[in-house]
Amino acid sequence: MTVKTTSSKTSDSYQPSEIEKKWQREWERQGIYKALADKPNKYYLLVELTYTSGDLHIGHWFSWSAPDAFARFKRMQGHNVLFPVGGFDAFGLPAEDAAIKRGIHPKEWTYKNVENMRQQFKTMGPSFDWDKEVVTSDPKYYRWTQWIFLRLFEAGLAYKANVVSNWCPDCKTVLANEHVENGCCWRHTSTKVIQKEVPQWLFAITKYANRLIWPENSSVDWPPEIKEGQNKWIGKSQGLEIAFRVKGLSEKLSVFTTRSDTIFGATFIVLAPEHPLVAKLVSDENQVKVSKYIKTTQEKMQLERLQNVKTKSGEFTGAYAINPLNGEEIPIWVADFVLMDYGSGAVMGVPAHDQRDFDFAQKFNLPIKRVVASPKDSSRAYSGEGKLVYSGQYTGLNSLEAVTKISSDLIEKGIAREKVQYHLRDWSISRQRYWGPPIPIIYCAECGVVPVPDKDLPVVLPEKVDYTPTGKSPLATAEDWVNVKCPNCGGEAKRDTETMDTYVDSSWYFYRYFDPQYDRGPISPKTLDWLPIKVYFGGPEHILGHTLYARFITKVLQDLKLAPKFEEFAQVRKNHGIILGPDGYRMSKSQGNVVNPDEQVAKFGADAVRLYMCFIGPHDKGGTWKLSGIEGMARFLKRVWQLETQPPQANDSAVIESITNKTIKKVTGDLESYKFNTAIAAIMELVNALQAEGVTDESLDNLLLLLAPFAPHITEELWNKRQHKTSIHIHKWPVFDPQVFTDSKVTLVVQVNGKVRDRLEVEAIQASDQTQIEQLALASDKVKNNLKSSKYRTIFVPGRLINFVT
Ligand code: ANZ
Ligand code: ZN
Ligand code: ZN
Repeated sequence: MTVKTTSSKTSDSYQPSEIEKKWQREWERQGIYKALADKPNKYYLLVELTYTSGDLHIGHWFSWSAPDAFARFKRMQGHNVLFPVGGFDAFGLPAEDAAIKRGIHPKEWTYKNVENMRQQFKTMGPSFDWDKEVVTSDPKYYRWTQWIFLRLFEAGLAYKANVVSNWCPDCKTVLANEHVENGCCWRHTSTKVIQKEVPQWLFAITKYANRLIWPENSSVDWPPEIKEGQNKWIGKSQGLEIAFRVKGLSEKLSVFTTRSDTIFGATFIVLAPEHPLVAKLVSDENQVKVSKYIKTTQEKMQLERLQNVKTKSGEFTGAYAINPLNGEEIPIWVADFVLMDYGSGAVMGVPAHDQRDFDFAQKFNLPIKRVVASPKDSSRAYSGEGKLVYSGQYTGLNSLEAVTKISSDLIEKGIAREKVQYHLRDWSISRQRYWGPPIPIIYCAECGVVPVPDKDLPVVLPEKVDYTPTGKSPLATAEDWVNVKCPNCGGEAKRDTETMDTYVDSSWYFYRYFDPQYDRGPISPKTLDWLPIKVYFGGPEHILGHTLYARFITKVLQDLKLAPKFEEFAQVRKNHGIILGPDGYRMSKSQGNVVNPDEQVAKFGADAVRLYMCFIGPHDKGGTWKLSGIEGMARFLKRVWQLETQPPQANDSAVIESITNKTIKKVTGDLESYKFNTAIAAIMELVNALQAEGVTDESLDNLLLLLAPFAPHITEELWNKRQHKTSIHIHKWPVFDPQVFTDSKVTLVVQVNGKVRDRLEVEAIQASDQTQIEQLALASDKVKNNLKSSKYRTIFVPGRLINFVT
């Protein structure tokens, strides 16, 4: 008969709170999760470091539970796993703002959070090595952030310039382009970012633009959103720079175009308002209008300038350029839809074939000349390819041929040159705020810009500073700190008073984990064989920020011979999804739908929460937190506990072995492909089946081994109860045995009102799934013919019988 386990109250019922702390202490004592630098079979698994904003929320648990399960799985498969999650991204504006709001020092606030998060973390029983911890605001960490800055400086990759920058009036600091979203600040999503010319430090990421482009045949497994998103952002564009003569001026005017085939259709030229030739070109009578126009455009932001097609504005300069191919005179305008920092800051306007030019021509009544044959529609520009018309000797060629021919002719005449242009801009890294690593630069009246010598690193962030944000660097208020002797001549000098963008801190942290104490460089050279990272788990929001910067700094470190060369620093990148509140909305305090992980752990145990976080949905999608969901997990663990402590007798050990073997195959395969949720579903089926079929020692062991990565405490406890001497988490992962007959069938009897009407032959693992069996049985004609009423109840004996009773 089937064994329905009676809920007998034994003293050893499942009490997560009793076993979890005990095993956490024991694992730490035994050091079973330590990564071993001198052992082979290295396997580096990484989860993005944590921002120290306060408490851990359920999203953190979601983003770590599956990677922790994966780390455990790989460890059990015999890999020497480095899984350092103890990383805290501790500098930056959110922490600083939170501290200011609470009236405490950012340092105090941050380190309180670090301690708190570390403790919260430990309640989860994660399998990482606490020796491998980095806190980016520790001087022994940022010493090396500064050191890396200096190497970039020496290589000409860090430079100071006056640039028109994104300025958030609420953050009171410059923002990188990557952190402006729809014209607003990434943190203050309704605050419009303004344009402001600010002297600042930049990293020349554009020098690496070409190397940062993802090749089509890339060998690494990163999500297409990242590859495509970054390629689009880098925006490589191959074109021609054509020099136009200007009537009455010796200087030539260069325009950048990707459509040299349309040159016969150029009816005007537009310069960016900041273009240096504007002043020379403007005729006397246009002077006043043009200057006024330039002034108004300066207040607008780059992005707005490009997108504001409908309200296109501009002024005629009074000057004319000469088309090098047909000698036509074309008027030169100034308009702010042309950007100074793209191409050459000048455009040849071809209204028939470019929509922006079309809008402009319509507004200012400029001629529209079609030079590429197109479907007749004069209401908009035709930007496609086609046969050339009205284009002199090039008439009749198609666009692509014409681009090649016209380019080579112009190049030959010395009028044009090929140019590759990128949309990517250099990375602005100066922040006019307090809580970040100081920029290790000194200004001396005699010597100019002097880098701080390596031996004087770190330049420690002073603590007695008025850090209220005012738009000026708070560090300037620390006079004792600012005034220094010049390292070069010994004269009076001053320190740079800005701090670095937090994204600089997190662009290289994964090289530091190997040996966070190493003090002769940022990266211990003896530990480089941990690289490359096998799998890097992280947030989907880092497409243009962190992952791009990390790729850039990696390439710089490789060029400096500090890091080994690999196509990418991580072979696989997995973006995680998000957890929605019980009401199906994004969790937020104001919505009141926030799930507090500490409360859940206290109520259901860490194992149930972890299991749920792996089961709630595909890791890259996430899911909606439901009370019934977490309760279901707790119930499932109880059933596992009962199965192991009160094992039902085996009916047929061959069947049991076959079911178990099949589950091993499924769970292993799912884990290898990061399908954590379906792996758990398979384990649940196994538990159903074992409850129906009974258990053997081997099946009980295997069940625990398969469940161990997801629910580490309960499995360790039961493993221990089963008299195993060493930890389950260092035991060998069970291996699928192809010799075992896997598709063993089970025959179920199907009855209607107690009379046998049919027999179902199903796979053993299905035999205890009531829903599936019911469906199969109802599909049988013999059952249909005998089951007259749609009102019935079912009696189900897993693996044996189903009876429809009317
Ligand atoms: C003439 C032309 C004819 C163009 C045509 C396009 C279509 P991408 O692909 O993004 O590189 N352009 C050049 N410099 C510019 C600047 N500083 N600000 C705004 N626009 C600029 O775009 C290249 C095209 O963008 C160039 O090719 C130029 O317009 C415009 F039927 O030249 B084209
Ligand atoms: Zn802001
Ligand atoms: Zn000096």
